[in-house]
Amino acid sequence: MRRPALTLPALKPTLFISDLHLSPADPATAQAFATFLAGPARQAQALYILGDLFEFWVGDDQLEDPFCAAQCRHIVDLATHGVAVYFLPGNRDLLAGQRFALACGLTLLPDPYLADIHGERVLLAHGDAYCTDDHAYQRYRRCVSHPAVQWLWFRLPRSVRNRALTRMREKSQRQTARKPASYTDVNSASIEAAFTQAGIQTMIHGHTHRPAVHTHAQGTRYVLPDWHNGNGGYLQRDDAGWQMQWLGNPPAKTSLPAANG
Ligand SMILES: [Mn+2]
Repeated sequence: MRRPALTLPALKPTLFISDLHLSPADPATAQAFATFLAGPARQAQALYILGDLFEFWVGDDQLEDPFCAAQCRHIVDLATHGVAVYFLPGNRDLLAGQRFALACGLTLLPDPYLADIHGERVLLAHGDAYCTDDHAYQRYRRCVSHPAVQWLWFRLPRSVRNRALTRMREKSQRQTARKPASYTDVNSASIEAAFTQAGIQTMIHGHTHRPAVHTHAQGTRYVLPDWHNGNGGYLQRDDAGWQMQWLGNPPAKTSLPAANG
């Protein structure tokens, strides 16, 4: 009598999202996020949030806002269902700290981070560090990442921090509109240096709002989609390989990833 073949249970998928830019000004996206957390994310083993979850984050005292508190409750709900949640801050939520992590039941990751995804070493980043053609932005990034600058920032009253961030966002939007598109995309030499330095074949980032799958000499780079007006998407790694999943309407123009190993 033949013994039945031993079948291993399928590994639960791992999901990646970024650039939701959650704010009360876009309730449809907040709703899409809640639906995603209660739906596909529940079936996952892990969820990686690669920055710019929030449109802005003045500091962890922003948890007192009912809107932010509600988003954190949705995330902690997911975590209590046994899904490991990781958060790598983006430029918009660079100041998210341990209080935020605790409120959401998630683990903070440094940028970049070398993760083990289904047995493969994968480089995760927000993506802004590779936009090296934009010198003004890189100067700004070095400044706001400096511990002394952050120390001073957190000593300012919340109202002052709110006003300062609103002004900085307006200024950045005006500047981005004037910059050539290539400035606000990643620099391929910086990307290839990151591949080589980390010794990996797969990289995932967001930030540019240009969802795509890029083939480099060293491997594959997945660029995550941004979310807006209830539309968005996520990258999924499961037994079948890597796949981009769209929520709502997929972007009109994109080099869409096909499922591949
Ligand atoms: Mn960003």
